[in-house]
Amino acid sequence: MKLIDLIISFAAAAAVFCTPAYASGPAPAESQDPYAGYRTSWAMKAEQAMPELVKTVYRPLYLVEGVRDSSAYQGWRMRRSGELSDYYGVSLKQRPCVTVDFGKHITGRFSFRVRTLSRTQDAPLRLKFTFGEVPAEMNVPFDPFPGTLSRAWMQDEVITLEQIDCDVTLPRRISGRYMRVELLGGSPDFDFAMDDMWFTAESSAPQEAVTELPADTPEIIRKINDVSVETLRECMQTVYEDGPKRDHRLWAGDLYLESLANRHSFRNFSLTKRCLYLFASLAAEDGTVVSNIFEKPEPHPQYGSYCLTYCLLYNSTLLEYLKDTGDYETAEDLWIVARHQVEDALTYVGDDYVFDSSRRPVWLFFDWREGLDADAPIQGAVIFALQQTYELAVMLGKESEVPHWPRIAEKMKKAAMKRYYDKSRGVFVSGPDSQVSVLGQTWMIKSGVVSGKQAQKAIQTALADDSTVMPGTPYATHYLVDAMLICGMYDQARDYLTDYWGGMVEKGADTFWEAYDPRNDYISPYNFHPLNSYCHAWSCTPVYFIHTWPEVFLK
Ligand code: RAM
Repeated sequence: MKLIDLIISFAAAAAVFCTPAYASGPAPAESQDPYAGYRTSWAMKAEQAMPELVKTVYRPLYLVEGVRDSSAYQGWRMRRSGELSDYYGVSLKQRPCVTVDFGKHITGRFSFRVRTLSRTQDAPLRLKFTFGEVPAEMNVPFDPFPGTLSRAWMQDEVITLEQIDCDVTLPRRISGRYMRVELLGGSPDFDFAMDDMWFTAESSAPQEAVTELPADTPEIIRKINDVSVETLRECMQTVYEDGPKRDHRLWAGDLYLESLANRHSFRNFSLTKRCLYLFASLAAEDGTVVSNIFEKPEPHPQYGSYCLTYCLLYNSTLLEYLKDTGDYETAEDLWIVARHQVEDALTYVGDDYVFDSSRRPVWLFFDWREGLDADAPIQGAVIFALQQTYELAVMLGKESEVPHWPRIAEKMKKAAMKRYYDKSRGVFVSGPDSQVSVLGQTWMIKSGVVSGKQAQKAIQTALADDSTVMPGTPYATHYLVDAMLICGMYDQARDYLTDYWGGMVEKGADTFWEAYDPRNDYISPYNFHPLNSYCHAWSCTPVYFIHTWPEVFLK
């Protein structure tokens, strides 16, 4: 390194640590939008990468009814109760309510046709359709609604038909496997029957995924792989959505995991590129990436949704995208954004090289598990981001812009050991109560704070203790399996993946769920399990693990 670089490096490092601590409120906006000159072109590039949706028509397979069963997932299962031929053409007054099973999870537009059986339509018809991803959602009453998110996420739709004998498509996009139709209002003076019902499924994933597995792949691994791929397919719309039932939007943390799974399945890298440009074009004026974006009517961010952990994962997504595609043009375009995310994160780091979340309000999302302390996980996550973004800088020949980062990462690693490592137990603790959590270990391992036997011991110690805060979602579990693989716990990683995601398969999942705790089928971040998403992006990563580590999962 030249002397001048050294001077710049020390000056830059000093600048980082001289940033004052803010009592509260967001980071002061820079006097000028750092991306002002780029946003329009980034938005255009996102638009140019808009994918075509592949459309496929599905019809229901048969009639079903809900059966209470305490041994079934969430206490309900579906039993086949009849054929469509028992329903089509039969007066709706005689069969005012049926439930059908489409046999698979579908995301798309639902259409139907009701026809006149006798006499003349002399009044509107009113029908109610209810869609669900899992049996309990079809059988647990929605009202009075206990959920903490909008009641309108529930997929029950009432429609009044002024005219029948024509095709009708519900305005709302639907996601689910089951559907109930109820007659709410007819007329004594004419008769009518359901004539046809169909879903036009939509996804930007190509029909065929590239996920060949050898013939002797264990059956459960094959199933887990297939369910992962279906989960991703359903979430791949005109962006990578988090959940096609709920929240219908692009989240940066979900994007990272979806893009990894995409590498080993659909290889639709242009969708990843679109999402990276969308996030860049819609970044906050202080330069931070927003945590989530809506597409309609025009792409726009959820304002005030700053989530630092997701900002940092934007950088990892960009790095992985570059490795997958060799698209240096995009990576160079977006380097300024990546660099800014790290610079922002470093404003929380004190002279002691410890991340201090009391500097100003910040959302540090790692999991929906209640009570999780984020101190140790965020220390690891920032170190990881520093390393990943430096790797990106090296690939782009930009390391002279950030020569001080490796040194900061090393100092932060030492600080992590000093502050969070309990030597006597061989485990990381976090927060004022010295909480032991699985995520406290995984992020320290992912960032290389500990490795090898020391890392294994940390995970084993955490998992052996009943009071440990366990992951509550497949999102957090992803990072556990990831950490196990990084530190060489191959058998445990295989067993964990097989038990956890295989547990969902055994409980009937045809797509993977947003929240899953093998010990509590009713877990819900929103106080109402039917409101959970049962086809959730961040749960689709087994396909990534299986194909990245064939020697572990395919033996
Ligand atoms: C929920 C969604 C989404 C996730 C955020 C943090 O709203 O499940 O996938 O990224 O939380």
